[in-house]
Amino acid sequence: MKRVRFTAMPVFIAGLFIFFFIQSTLFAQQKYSGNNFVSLRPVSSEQEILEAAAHVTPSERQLEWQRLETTAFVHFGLNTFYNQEWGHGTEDPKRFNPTLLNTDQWAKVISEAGFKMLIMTCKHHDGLCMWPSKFTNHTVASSPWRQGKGDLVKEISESCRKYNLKFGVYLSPWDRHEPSYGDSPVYNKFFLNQLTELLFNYGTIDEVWFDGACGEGPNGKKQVYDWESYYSLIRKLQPKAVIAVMGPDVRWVGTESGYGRETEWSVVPYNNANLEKIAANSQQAALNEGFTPTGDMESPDLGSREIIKNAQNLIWYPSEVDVSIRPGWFWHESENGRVKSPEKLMDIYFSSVGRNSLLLLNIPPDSTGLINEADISSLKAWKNALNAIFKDNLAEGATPVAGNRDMKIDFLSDKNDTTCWIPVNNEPYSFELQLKKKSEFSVLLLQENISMGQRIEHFSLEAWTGNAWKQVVEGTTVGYKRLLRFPSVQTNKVRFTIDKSRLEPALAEFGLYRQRPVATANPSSATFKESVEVFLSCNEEDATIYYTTDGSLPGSKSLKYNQSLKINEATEVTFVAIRNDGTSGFPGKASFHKANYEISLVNASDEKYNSGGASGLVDGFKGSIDFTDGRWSGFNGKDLDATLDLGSILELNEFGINFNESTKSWIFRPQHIEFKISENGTEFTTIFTKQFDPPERDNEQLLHVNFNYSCKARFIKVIATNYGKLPDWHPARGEPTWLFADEIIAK
Ligand code: FUL
Repeated sequence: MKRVRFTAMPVFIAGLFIFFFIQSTLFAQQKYSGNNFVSLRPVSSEQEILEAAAHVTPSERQLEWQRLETTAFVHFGLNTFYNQEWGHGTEDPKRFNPTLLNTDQWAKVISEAGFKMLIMTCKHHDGLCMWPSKFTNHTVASSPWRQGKGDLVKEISESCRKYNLKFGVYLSPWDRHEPSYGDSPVYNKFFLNQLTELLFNYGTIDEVWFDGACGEGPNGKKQVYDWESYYSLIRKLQPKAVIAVMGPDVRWVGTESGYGRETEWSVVPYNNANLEKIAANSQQAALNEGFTPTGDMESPDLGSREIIKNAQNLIWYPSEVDVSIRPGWFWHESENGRVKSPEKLMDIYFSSVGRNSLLLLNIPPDSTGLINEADISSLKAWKNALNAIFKDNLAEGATPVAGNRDMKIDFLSDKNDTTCWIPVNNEPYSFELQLKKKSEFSVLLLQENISMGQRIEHFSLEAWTGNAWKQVVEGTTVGYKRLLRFPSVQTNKVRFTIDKSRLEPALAEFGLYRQRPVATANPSSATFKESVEVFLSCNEEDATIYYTTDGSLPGSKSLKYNQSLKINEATEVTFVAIRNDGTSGFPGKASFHKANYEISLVNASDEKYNSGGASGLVDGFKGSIDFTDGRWSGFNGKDLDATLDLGSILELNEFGINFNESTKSWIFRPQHIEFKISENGTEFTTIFTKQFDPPERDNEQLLHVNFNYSCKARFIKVIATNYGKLPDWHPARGEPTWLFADEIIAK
């Protein structure tokens, strides 16, 4: 499924992956030595390949980067002032004027939220440099900000040092302003000059983020980037910096949703046609200089046994999950109410850091030059919740009682990812722990000592119930860190087993933690005809559920949940679980809609935008301007073709339908709509048609179509034809458009 997204489709930065083909004996030479690149002889057996894979390790800079766990992106530039996501290169720098800009505020907010690095968009696709580059006039020096004397890269790099944050730079290779773009050698020189300024003048740079996005299209400018010289310049001037994601050190996870793969391998196949260069260089140099980013990062499996068995070479190439705290990468006033909730951020954390990836969360300052309060409060609540969860490791102080009794158990809770338990002498890859006391937990934390490689392929955790073992959770890869959540378990004894590993595992950390109490509604949404019974439950015994039905936030003074709720009209239930010690979970919401019709669709709406099924189109709830509000039915490249059956012939006189238009997110108005009616379901009469004019660029609005027509009918057919392809002015021209419809009205 193609996602609606605010900016570049992933395809633009999907091009990252390559395959080296080289016949050499390097593997034999470096067996067991540990390296982030290994070349496999073509004759290597599957077993040898596995062993080799288990010995591929991160480079020093990769290891240091991985340990940061969470880093922050800051998208700020002309787009912030033009209220757009992709500039055209023609924007006037005079519009760049953040009157309250204070980079200390950015760094403070970001470091207090636990991030360890800040990556600044020094130049986005529009080409405006946030520093006074000597190689173009298209810089902050041409803006009124600080009377043209400002240097934002200097200010933010100094703030980062003040707040103990590492500093990274984003420099867009795609430049829509620079006239030399497309004249490859000339632009490459220009780009290297800009890169040199950034790498030379602002102290230590810890990450260089090269974006693969390019919306030039088939008839646009064709620039051949000289990646090799970019990389070698970085290695020369900032040898500690990792190069992401169009680079050799860090790979893009393949989505901008915030969710990494459950099975995430940091060791993946690597190929390159540049045989001579590799042969002439050491393996390290091969990575520095022979790397050409191309390939598929979106594949669900990048490193399983199946995949690596055909590999010629393997590299350590860990994944980074980039996602914005808002729908867009840049700040837009209209999105102040759409900042991701602390709960969503938590989910993202568990699905990125907790899945062997690093989280790169974008926090875009507003046009005054400050991070907005809405973002700050979400970050704070998320950070507090994280601290609360990971405060006490309930496995600390446990004693091994079976399996590996002599294991160095303290290693597993010493928060040191290099001290580890490695089973020796054919010991089982399993241990049983007597906890200090009976404990309740709902999170498992695992870490491998990745400086020895990534090895674990499958594991499980069991709890002793008093007379038997009961499986609590199982998983596949661990890597740097794996976090799993499960319904709360109470026990004093656990058993952990690694039943599949590429080589003996090197387990560095083992933790058991307690989530904040989580309340859930069952069903969590429904469209009903007469009434629906709703059950609220909590994953913990010593917590109480409170709820409201008026949209207000529930607390311990709200209605207490004792028995199921019988709902017979459209209702939104908001609920929260509060532990007896006062610890509160995140509030949850469940919506129940009354449906008056039967409805069928010729083309099913997209899985992600289906408002709970076809009946969402007639559920009484209207979609808002926020197309992600769960109420819209989205059709990617397809038409809406709906038939309503009212059950009997009724007198009708009012009809209507609403559309969401968010062109930046590829959501367009239909070309044409048509309403038809019928008494028998076979012969239809057209009662209304409407042709739409093409939309203006950057539209974000609701389109309402209402008309009166007095008739008798049982069946109503509504057809809205999809706009078709994104027009030429759109950054992703030619891609299929989305049609978002909600609430068909017939009364
Ligand atoms: C994409 C860009 O096109 C977006 O604007 C944003 O910078 C994101 C991080 O990468 O490819």
